[in-house]
Amino acid sequence: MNTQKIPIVAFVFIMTVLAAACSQGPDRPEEIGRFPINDMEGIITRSGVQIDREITSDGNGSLLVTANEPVTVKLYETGDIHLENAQLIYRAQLRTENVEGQVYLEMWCSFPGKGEFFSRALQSPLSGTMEWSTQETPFLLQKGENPDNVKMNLVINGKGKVWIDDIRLVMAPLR
Ligand SMILES: [Ca+2]
Repeated sequence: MNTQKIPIVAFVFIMTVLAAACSQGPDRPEEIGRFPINDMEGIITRSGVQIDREITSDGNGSLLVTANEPVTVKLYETGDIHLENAQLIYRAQLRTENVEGQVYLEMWCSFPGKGEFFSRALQSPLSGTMEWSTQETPFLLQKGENPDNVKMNLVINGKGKVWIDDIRLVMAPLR
């Protein structure tokens, strides 16, 4: 009985290897999008936010968010992108002042016919007063999971001042 199973197992294994070999995924990290935040162009949320020319990680201005209550700040959307079988990483510089509650990056990926799914940097939320640090959240795009839109947000689950700057989208191999 067991002899009948061996060819099937071998076939499945070969198909898996072929699928991996034919995939379009990247073989090393590569920047595919950059949002320097030097003005308000493209930023979706316009309430409670302003460009700060003095406090900036990249020298050309940052976005200062003043939150009096929990808020999700909608920053940018990419529209359709062509990427799958890869990690999509949303990376930014963040700085906080007197934040009560948690601050973290949030990314939504939209897939045709399936809806939207999120990735949140909840493993390293910021709080209190923190100097500039690099924060990121990855989305694992399996083969066939090719987003038609990507949304980049900043979540302040409380209140305080938060600066965000130098946003990058990076593609990297799946582990
Ligand atoms: Ca900037």
